[in-house]
Amino acid sequence: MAVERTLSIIKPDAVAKNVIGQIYTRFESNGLKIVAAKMAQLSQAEAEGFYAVHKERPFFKALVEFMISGPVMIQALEGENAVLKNRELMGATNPKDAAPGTIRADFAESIDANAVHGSDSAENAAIEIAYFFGK
Ligand code: RTP
Ligand code: MG
Repeated sequence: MAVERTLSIIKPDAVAKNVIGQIYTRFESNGLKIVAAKMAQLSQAEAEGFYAVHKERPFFKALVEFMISGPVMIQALEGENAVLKNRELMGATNPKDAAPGTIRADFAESIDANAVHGSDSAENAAIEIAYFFGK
């Protein structure tokens, strides 16, 4: 199994809830190493650029508004099968559907305020890591 990297964002709701450390512990205790990290207040342009694939979707405006509503914690995670591993730890997009013990089941309120982002493929992970951390 190849070591890969993925991009994770702890969204404004989870930062406001003061659970960055609890989420980091889940990454670390499941074999994901934090290899880059920064806290940021995203601008509207940064959030729109990051979620550009969703710009025709009905939820795009609300998603951008939410992502700029407060600081986020952005990290690159490294480990075996990191993209899928992180998605498993996150749980389903809608916390109502997220399996017990996942980050979204335990910390998210709604499909909009759903605690974390994680890249959905190795290809997108490379693009998203470069978007926030450069090469
Ligand atoms: P993310 O990109 O944030 O990791 O989440 P995801 O892959 O599980 O979900 P995605 O389909 O990429 O959607 C991105 C974010 O948009 C919000 N969303 N709202 N109201 C809705 O139907 C709806 N669908 C998606 C969610 O906050 C989701 O995380
Ligand atoms: Mg996604």
